[in-house]
Amino acid sequence: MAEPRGQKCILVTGGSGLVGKAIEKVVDDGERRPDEEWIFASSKDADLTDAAATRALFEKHRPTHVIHLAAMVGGLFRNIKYNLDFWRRNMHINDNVLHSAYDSGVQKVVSCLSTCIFPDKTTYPIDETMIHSGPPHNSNFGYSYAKRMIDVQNRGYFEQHGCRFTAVIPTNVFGPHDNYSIEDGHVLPGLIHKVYLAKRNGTALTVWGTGKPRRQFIYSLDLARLFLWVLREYDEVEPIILSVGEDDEVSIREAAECVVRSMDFKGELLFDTTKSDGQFKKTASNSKLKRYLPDFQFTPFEQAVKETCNWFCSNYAIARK
Ligand code: NAP
Ligand code: GFB
Repeated sequence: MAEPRGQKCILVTGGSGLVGKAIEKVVDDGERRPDEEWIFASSKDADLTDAAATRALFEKHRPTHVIHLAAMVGGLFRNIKYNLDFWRRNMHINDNVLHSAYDSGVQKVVSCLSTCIFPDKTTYPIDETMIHSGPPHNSNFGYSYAKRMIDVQNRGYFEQHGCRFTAVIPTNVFGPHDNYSIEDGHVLPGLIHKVYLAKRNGTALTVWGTGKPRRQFIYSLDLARLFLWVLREYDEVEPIILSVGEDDEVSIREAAECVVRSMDFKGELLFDTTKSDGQFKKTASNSKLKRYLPDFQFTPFEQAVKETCNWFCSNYAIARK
């Protein structure tokens, strides 16, 4: 006998990834409400670059709400290599998901942008009003323009059809179930994987670039808790930055040293300056978030990195790498 259906069915596209798994954990650890049914979809449930497959997924589940995470995602070096693919795949995914949501009468969609899509030449701190005020950094223009179109689509669905489609703008995310690929992943999972191998093989840790660029990092479990608040309480179509504060920004060198401490690595730290530094910084303001949630507490960076390292070492066999 099928479980009686709650009044809300929340479909999470990209539910098998870093952010999706964090939302699933937070929901399973007590955030699920009695009137909520949660569906965590991966590309095995539907290839969202395909319009018919996307429609079929929405017809199957008839979601009332959608958290739209599914995307082609990667770190600096994957973006540099595949800007066209990042643009095409993400444009198709986003148009298919948003139009299927509109067609099937979804009450609210929360999509996901990124602080790396803001203009490269800008004043700081960056805020939500600045998305379209100049070209993005050249390393990830494909991903950035595709993501910016979500904001344009959200405005279009609201003005033409009154849809409550909005978006969040996370900064660099890390945590369990990340993509730990050294070539294609982001910096923190890449460094964690590199230190794991350096310890095992008795070699040095090589950090790419100069270590001087600066980043704000948000723990995936903190982002997950904020996503639930946005889904349930945030009523603007305008996007909202979900990030730690400007003062929590660290250099890549400091991030690497934090991983070294968390992994208890005693070997040498080298910097390969033949590799790109990418964007020097993309310091974002979280003052809009703080106006809504002045008491929200982020997990301290050192503790979040330690938990992530512990997860990776305990799950090395199954981790995406
Ligand atoms: P991730 O770990 O790479 O997961 C990507 C998810 O999208 C997976 O569930 C994947 O399914 C799914 N997906 C990819 N292509 C698909 C397709 N064609 N059809 C259906 N599903 C597809 O990514 P993430 O880090 O969790 O990112 C989630 C969202 O956050 C993305 O929108 C990303 O742009 C955004 N974001 C991420 C960061 C970050 O630092 N990670 C920062 C800012 C914003 P499979 O498992 O089946 O491949
Ligand atoms: O996370 P990441 O790859 O992407 O970080 P971005 C790149 C920065 O970390 C550069 C340095 O300064 C790299 O030189 N770095 C040092 C490393 N060691 C490593 C390493 O082992 N792996 C990696 N990956 N970097 C991305 C955007 O920018 O931000 C994406 O390109 C996405 O579109 C993501 O939005 C959130 O932070 O530079």
